[in-house]
Amino acid sequence: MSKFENIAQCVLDGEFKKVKGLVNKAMDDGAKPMDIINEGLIGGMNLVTPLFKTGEMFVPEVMKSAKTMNIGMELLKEHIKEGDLVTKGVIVTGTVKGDLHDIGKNLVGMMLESSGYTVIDLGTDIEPEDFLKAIEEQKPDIIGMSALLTTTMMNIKETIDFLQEKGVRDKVKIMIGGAPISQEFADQVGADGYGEDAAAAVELCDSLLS
Ligand code: B1M
Repeated sequence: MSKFENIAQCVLDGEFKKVKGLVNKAMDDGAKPMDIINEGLIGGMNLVTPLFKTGEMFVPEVMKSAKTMNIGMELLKEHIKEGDLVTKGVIVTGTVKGDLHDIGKNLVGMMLESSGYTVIDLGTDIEPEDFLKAIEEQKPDIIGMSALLTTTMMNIKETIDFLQEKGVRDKVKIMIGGAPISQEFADQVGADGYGEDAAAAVELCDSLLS
Protein backbone atom coordinates (compact mmCIF):
# COMPACT_ATOMS: atom_id res chain seq x y z
CA MET A 1 0.00 0.00 0.00
CA SER A 2 1.30 3.52 -0.81
CA LYS A 3 1.57 6.13 1.94
CA PHE A 4 -1.57 7.88 0.65
CA GLU A 5 -3.53 4.62 0.51
CA ASN A 6 -2.46 3.92 4.10
CA ILE A 7 -3.85 7.27 5.23
CA ALA A 8 -7.06 6.82 3.23
CA GLN A 9 -7.55 3.37 4.77
CA CYS A 10 -6.90 4.82 8.23
CA VAL A 11 -9.67 7.42 7.64
CA LEU A 12 -12.02 4.76 6.30
CA ASP A 13 -11.36 2.60 9.38
CA GLY A 14 -11.76 5.63 11.70
CA GLU A 15 -8.43 4.91 13.38
CA PHE A 16 -8.01 8.39 14.78
CA LYS A 17 -5.15 7.42 17.11
CA LYS A 18 -3.05 6.26 14.15
CA VAL A 19 -3.55 9.15 11.74
CA LYS A 20 -1.02 11.59 13.24
CA GLY A 21 1.78 9.04 12.93
CA LEU A 22 0.93 8.26 9.31
CA VAL A 23 0.65 11.93 8.32
CA ASN A 24 3.96 12.77 10.05
CA LYS A 25 5.64 9.83 8.33
CA ALA A 26 4.33 10.95 4.92
CA MET A 27 5.65 14.48 5.59
CA ASP A 28 9.04 13.07 6.68
CA ASP A 29 9.14 11.09 3.43
CA GLY A 30 8.71 14.34 1.50
CA ALA A 31 5.03 14.15 0.54
CA LYS A 32 3.38 17.51 -0.19
CA PRO A 33 0.73 18.54 2.38
CA MET A 34 -1.90 19.08 -0.34
CA ASP A 35 -1.26 15.59 -1.74
CA ILE A 36 -1.66 14.09 1.74
CA ILE A 37 -4.97 15.97 2.08
CA ASN A 38 -6.36 15.21 -1.36
CA GLU A 39 -5.15 11.66 -1.88
CA GLY A 40 -4.98 10.53 1.75
CA LEU A 41 -7.50 12.29 3.99
CA ILE A 42 -10.15 13.37 1.48
CA GLY A 43 -9.46 10.20 -0.50
CA GLY A 44 -10.44 8.25 2.63
CA MET A 45 -13.63 10.23 3.17
CA ASN A 46 -14.51 9.69 -0.48
CA LEU A 47 -14.51 5.97 0.26
CA VAL A 48 -16.82 6.52 3.24
CA THR A 49 -19.59 8.41 1.42
CA PRO A 50 -20.82 5.58 -0.89
CA LEU A 51 -20.62 3.02 1.93
CA PHE A 52 -22.76 5.26 4.16
CA LYS A 53 -25.21 5.75 1.33
CA THR A 54 -25.67 2.02 0.79
CA GLY A 55 -25.98 1.30 4.51
CA GLU A 56 -22.65 -0.54 4.71
CA MET A 57 -21.36 2.05 7.20
CA PHE A 58 -23.34 3.54 10.08
CA VAL A 59 -23.45 6.94 11.79
CA PRO A 60 -20.93 6.20 14.61
CA GLU A 61 -18.42 4.82 12.08
CA VAL A 62 -18.82 7.82 9.79
CA MET A 63 -18.27 10.13 12.77
CA LYS A 64 -15.05 8.28 13.63
CA SER A 65 -13.86 8.62 10.02
CA ALA A 66 -14.64 12.34 10.03
CA LYS A 67 -12.81 12.75 13.35
CA THR A 68 -9.79 10.94 11.89
CA MET A 69 -9.81 13.20 8.85
CA ASN A 70 -10.11 16.33 11.01
CA ILE A 71 -7.14 15.33 13.20
CA GLY A 72 -5.05 14.88 10.05
CA MET A 73 -6.26 18.22 8.63
CA GLU A 74 -5.40 20.06 11.88
CA LEU A 75 -1.88 18.71 11.70
CA LEU A 76 -1.40 19.82 8.11
CA LYS A 77 -3.07 23.25 8.35
CA GLU A 78 0.09 25.09 9.36
CA HIS A 79 1.97 23.64 6.37
CA ILE A 80 -0.56 24.82 3.80
CA LYS A 81 -0.08 28.09 1.96
CA GLU A 82 -3.05 30.44 1.94
CA GLY A 83 -4.94 29.92 -1.30
CA ASP A 84 -3.92 26.26 -1.65
CA LEU A 85 -7.16 25.06 -0.11
CA VAL A 86 -9.91 25.93 -2.54
CA THR A 87 -13.39 25.81 -1.09
CA LYS A 88 -16.36 24.55 -3.09
CA GLY A 89 -18.58 27.05 -1.26
CA VAL A 90 -19.53 28.43 2.14
CA ILE A 91 -22.39 26.79 4.01
CA VAL A 92 -23.90 28.13 7.23
CA THR A 93 -25.65 25.42 9.23
CA GLY A 94 -27.89 25.53 12.28
CA THR A 95 -30.70 23.72 14.07
CA VAL A 96 -33.76 25.94 14.10
CA LYS A 97 -35.33 27.80 17.02
CA GLY A 98 -36.57 25.61 19.87
CA ASP A 99 -34.66 22.52 18.75
CA LEU A 100 -31.57 21.14 20.50
CA HIS A 101 -30.88 18.09 18.31
CA ASP A 102 -27.51 18.41 16.60
CA ILE A 103 -26.08 14.94 15.92
CA GLY A 104 -27.47 14.76 12.37
CA LYS A 105 -26.61 18.38 11.60
CA ASN A 106 -23.05 17.84 12.80
CA LEU A 107 -22.72 14.75 10.67
CA VAL A 108 -23.97 16.68 7.64
CA GLY A 109 -21.42 19.42 8.44
CA MET A 110 -18.57 16.93 8.70
CA MET A 111 -19.46 15.29 5.39
CA LEU A 112 -19.72 18.69 3.71
CA GLU A 113 -16.32 19.75 5.09
CA SER A 114 -14.73 16.55 3.97
CA SER A 115 -16.19 17.11 0.50
CA GLY A 116 -14.46 20.47 0.23
CA TYR A 117 -17.01 22.95 1.59
CA THR A 118 -16.35 25.56 4.27
CA VAL A 119 -18.93 25.03 7.00
CA ILE A 120 -19.83 27.67 9.56
CA ASP A 121 -21.99 26.08 12.22
CA LEU A 122 -24.21 28.38 14.26
CA GLY A 123 -25.23 25.60 16.68
CA THR A 124 -28.70 24.73 17.96
CA ASP A 125 -31.84 26.71 18.85
CA ILE A 126 -31.04 29.31 16.20
CA GLU A 127 -33.38 32.30 15.85
CA PRO A 128 -34.31 33.58 12.38
CA GLU A 129 -32.43 36.82 13.25
CA ASP A 130 -29.22 34.83 13.73
CA PHE A 131 -29.53 33.20 10.30
CA LEU A 132 -30.06 36.70 8.87
CA LYS A 133 -26.96 38.00 10.68
CA ALA A 134 -24.93 35.08 9.35
CA ILE A 135 -26.06 35.79 5.78
CA GLU A 136 -25.04 39.44 6.14
CA GLU A 137 -21.72 38.74 7.82
CA GLN A 138 -20.54 35.45 6.30
CA LYS A 139 -22.06 35.80 2.83
CA PRO A 140 -22.64 32.04 2.50
CA ASP A 141 -23.68 30.28 -0.70
CA ILE A 142 -26.07 28.00 1.19
CA ILE A 143 -27.97 28.09 4.47
CA GLY A 144 -28.61 24.63 5.94
CA MET A 145 -31.41 24.30 8.48
CA SER A 146 -32.03 21.19 10.54
CA ALA A 147 -35.14 20.29 12.58
CA LEU A 148 -35.85 17.02 14.39
CA LEU A 149 -39.19 17.80 16.03
CA THR A 150 -42.59 18.09 14.43
CA THR A 151 -43.09 21.09 16.71
CA THR A 152 -39.98 22.91 15.46
CA MET A 153 -40.10 22.04 11.76
CA MET A 154 -42.46 24.99 11.25
CA ASN A 155 -39.67 27.25 12.48
CA ILE A 156 -37.95 26.46 9.19
CA LYS A 157 -40.88 28.13 7.44
CA GLU A 158 -40.78 31.02 9.93
CA THR A 159 -37.06 31.51 9.19
CA ILE A 160 -37.51 31.39 5.41
CA ASP A 161 -40.44 33.84 5.60
CA PHE A 162 -38.33 36.13 7.80
CA LEU A 163 -35.42 36.05 5.33
CA GLN A 164 -37.89 36.83 2.52
CA GLU A 165 -39.29 39.76 4.50
CA LYS A 166 -35.79 41.13 5.06
CA GLY A 167 -35.02 40.88 1.33
CA VAL A 168 -32.16 38.37 1.57
CA ARG A 169 -33.93 35.13 0.66
CA ASP A 170 -32.66 35.17 -2.91
CA LYS A 171 -29.06 35.83 -1.89
CA VAL A 172 -28.65 32.23 -0.71
CA LYS A 173 -29.77 28.71 -1.51
CA ILE A 174 -31.64 27.01 1.32
CA MET A 175 -31.20 23.34 2.17
CA ILE A 176 -33.24 21.71 4.91
CA GLY A 177 -33.18 18.33 6.60
CA GLY A 178 -33.99 16.27 9.67
CA ALA A 179 -36.11 13.23 10.45
CA PRO A 180 -39.58 14.82 10.03
CA ILE A 181 -38.64 16.73 6.87
CA SER A 182 -39.61 15.61 3.37
CA GLN A 183 -39.27 16.93 -0.16
CA GLU A 184 -42.98 17.80 -0.04
CA PHE A 185 -42.40 19.92 3.07
CA ALA A 186 -39.36 21.58 1.45
CA ASP A 187 -41.53 22.53 -1.54
CA GLN A 188 -44.29 23.86 0.73
CA VAL A 189 -41.99 26.16 2.71
CA GLY A 190 -39.99 27.39 -0.28
CA ALA A 191 -36.63 25.74 0.43
CA ASP A 192 -34.35 24.96 -2.50
CA GLY A 193 -33.90 21.36 -1.50
CA TYR A 194 -34.08 18.62 1.08
CA GLY A 195 -31.28 16.30 2.13
CA GLU A 196 -32.52 12.94 3.32
CA ASP A 197 -29.17 12.12 4.91
CA ALA A 198 -25.62 13.45 5.02
CA ALA A 199 -24.58 11.91 1.71
CA ALA A 200 -27.70 13.29 0.00
CA ALA A 201 -26.97 16.71 1.55
CA VAL A 202 -23.53 16.77 -0.11
CA GLU A 203 -25.05 15.79 -3.47
CA LEU A 204 -27.72 18.46 -3.07
CA CYS A 205 -25.14 21.19 -2.33
CA ASP A 206 -23.11 20.11 -5.35
CA SER A 207 -26.17 20.39 -7.57
CA LEU A 208 -27.38 23.68 -6.01
CA LEU A 209 -24.02 25.33 -6.73
CA SER A 210 -23.33 23.77 -10.14
CO1 B1M B 1 -35.05 13.78 20.91
N1 B1M B 1 -36.65 13.35 19.91
N2 B1M B 1 -36.09 14.96 22.09
N3 B1M B 1 -33.40 14.01 21.92
N4 B1M B 1 -34.32 12.38 19.88
C1 B1M B 1 -36.48 12.50 18.73
C2 B1M B 1 -36.25 13.34 17.48
C3 B1M B 1 -37.86 11.70 18.71
C4 B1M B 1 -38.26 11.20 17.32
C5 B1M B 1 -37.80 10.55 19.74
C6 B1M B 1 -39.12 9.81 19.88
O1 B1M B 1 -39.98 10.25 20.57
N5 B1M B 1 -39.26 8.70 19.20
C7 B1M B 1 -38.84 12.77 19.31
C8 B1M B 1 -39.51 13.69 18.30
C9 B1M B 1 -40.97 13.37 18.08
C10 B1M B 1 -41.61 14.32 17.15
O2 B1M B 1 -41.37 15.47 17.11
N6 B1M B 1 -42.46 13.75 16.33
C11 B1M B 1 -37.93 13.51 20.27
C12 B1M B 1 -38.37 14.28 21.37
C13 B1M B 1 -39.86 14.28 21.63
C14 B1M B 1 -37.50 15.00 22.21
C15 B1M B 1 -37.84 15.86 23.40
C16 B1M B 1 -39.08 16.77 23.24
C17 B1M B 1 -38.00 14.89 24.59
C18 B1M B 1 -38.46 15.57 25.88
O3 B1M B 1 -37.72 16.31 26.46
N7 B1M B 1 -39.68 15.28 26.22
C19 B1M B 1 -36.56 16.70 23.61
C20 B1M B 1 -36.60 18.01 22.82
C21 B1M B 1 -35.44 18.89 23.15
C22 B1M B 1 -35.38 20.05 22.17
O4 B1M B 1 -34.83 19.89 21.10
N8 B1M B 1 -35.94 21.16 22.54
C23 B1M B 1 -35.54 15.78 23.04
C24 B1M B 1 -34.21 15.73 23.45
C25 B1M B 1 -33.25 14.88 22.97
C26 B1M B 1 -31.85 14.75 23.55
C27 B1M B 1 -31.27 16.08 24.04
C28 B1M B 1 -31.93 13.79 24.70
C29 B1M B 1 -31.07 14.06 22.37
C30 B1M B 1 -30.40 15.07 21.40
C31 B1M B 1 -28.91 15.12 21.60
C32 B1M B 1 -28.26 15.92 20.51
O5 B1M B 1 -28.69 15.98 19.37
N9 B1M B 1 -27.17 16.52 20.89
C33 B1M B 1 -32.22 13.41 21.60
C34 B1M B 1 -32.04 12.35 20.67
C35 B1M B 1 -30.64 11.79 20.55
C36 B1M B 1 -33.10 11.86 19.87
C37 B1M B 1 -33.11 10.65 18.93
C38 B1M B 1 -33.11 9.41 19.83
C39 B1M B 1 -31.98 10.52 17.93
C40 B1M B 1 -31.79 11.74 17.02
C41 B1M B 1 -30.48 11.56 16.28
O6 B1M B 1 -29.47 12.14 16.65
N10 B1M B 1 -30.47 10.69 15.26
C42 B1M B 1 -34.47 10.84 18.16
C43 B1M B 1 -35.16 9.54 17.81
C44 B1M B 1 -34.68 8.99 16.50
O7 B1M B 1 -34.47 9.72 15.54
N11 B1M B 1 -34.54 7.70 16.46
C45 B1M B 1 -35.18 11.82 18.98
C46 B1M B 1 -29.23 10.33 14.52
C47 B1M B 1 -28.98 11.36 13.43
C48 B1M B 1 -27.71 11.00 12.66
O8 B1M B 1 -30.06 11.32 12.54
O9 B1M B 1 -30.84 13.60 13.26
O10 B1M B 1 -32.20 12.21 11.63
P1 B1M B 1 -30.90 12.61 12.15
O11 B1M B 1 -30.04 13.26 10.97
C49 B1M B 1 -29.92 12.64 9.71
C50 B1M B 1 -30.97 13.10 8.70
O12 B1M B 1 -32.19 13.48 9.29
C51 B1M B 1 -30.30 14.20 7.93
O13 B1M B 1 -28.95 13.76 7.88
C52 B1M B 1 -28.61 13.16 9.13
C53 B1M B 1 -27.56 12.13 8.88
O14 B1M B 1 -27.98 11.09 8.06
N12 B1M B 1 -30.30 15.57 8.41
C54 B1M B 1 -30.07 16.59 7.55
C55 B1M B 1 -30.42 16.08 9.64
N13 B1M B 1 -30.29 17.41 9.62
C56 B1M B 1 -30.06 17.74 8.34
C57 B1M B 1 -29.86 18.99 7.76
C58 B1M B 1 -29.66 19.03 6.38
C59 B1M B 1 -29.67 17.89 5.61
C60 B1M B 1 -29.87 16.66 6.17
O15 B1M B 1 -29.46 20.18 5.74
C61 B1M B 1 -29.29 21.35 6.47
